[in-house]
Amino acid sequence: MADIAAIAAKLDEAALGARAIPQITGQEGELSLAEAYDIQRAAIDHRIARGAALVGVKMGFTSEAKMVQMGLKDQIWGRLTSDMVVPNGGAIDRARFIHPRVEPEVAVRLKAPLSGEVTREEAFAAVDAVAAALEIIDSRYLNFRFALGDVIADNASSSAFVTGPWLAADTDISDVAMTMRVDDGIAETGTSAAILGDPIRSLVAAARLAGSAGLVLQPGWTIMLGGATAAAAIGAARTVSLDAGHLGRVGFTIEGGAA
Ligand code: 0L1
Ligand code: MG
Repeated sequence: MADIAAIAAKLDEAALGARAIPQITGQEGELSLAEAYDIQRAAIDHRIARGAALVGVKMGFTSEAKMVQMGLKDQIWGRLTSDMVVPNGGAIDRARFIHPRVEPEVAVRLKAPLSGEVTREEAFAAVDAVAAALEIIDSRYLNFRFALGDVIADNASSSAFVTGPWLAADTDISDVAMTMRVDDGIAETGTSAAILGDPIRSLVAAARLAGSAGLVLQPGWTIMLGGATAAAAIGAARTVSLDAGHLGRVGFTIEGGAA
């Protein structure tokens, strides 16, 4: 039986101090899915106790390629907190991160609660606005090495996120071409259709998976629906931008050096 509180405290400290730790599984036995999500919640509770608020959820492993790579049949999810929000065009401090990577995504903002088994239509009806987005993932484990239980416990690697201009809920998000640049080079190109074939499916999955942990997606929350391409390492880069066609542009700059 995993020591939920001790592992959560270790992960919280690693995130806070931007210091990588060895993966939990193997070292302290295996983690069941239930234990891993309990650790995630307990680690996020530390942040909430420091004053952060829950502002949404992120979906992970939403591409066929990543699911096959991890031998998974379902997506994973993590919690978004107010201290993870980066304004569009804003700066992040490189010292806050261990080995950050960035992914081009689509996000939705909700106007109604959503939970449990919902249809596509019910999911659509709860959407207030849609946006192109960038997620910064930064595994708290050494060398980004983890098993499934580790990454779930580590809030699905989520570290920060940026949303572009919010657009009307009926804006088409099903197959949007995306070009992500890191500094002057094109790092990744892809389409939002890579997110479970259609990103709205990821919102249906978010309601189901968060609901099974007793969490109702709330009006005003941002749901990051998943990566449209592989993640790109930020390294010593200074700028990241995403051109998402009719969804517009989103980006951020990076200040300072690694911790
Ligand atoms: O957002 C994602 O799909 C990433 C999930 C966590 C796995 C990773 O760190 O690559
Ligand atoms: Mg992601």
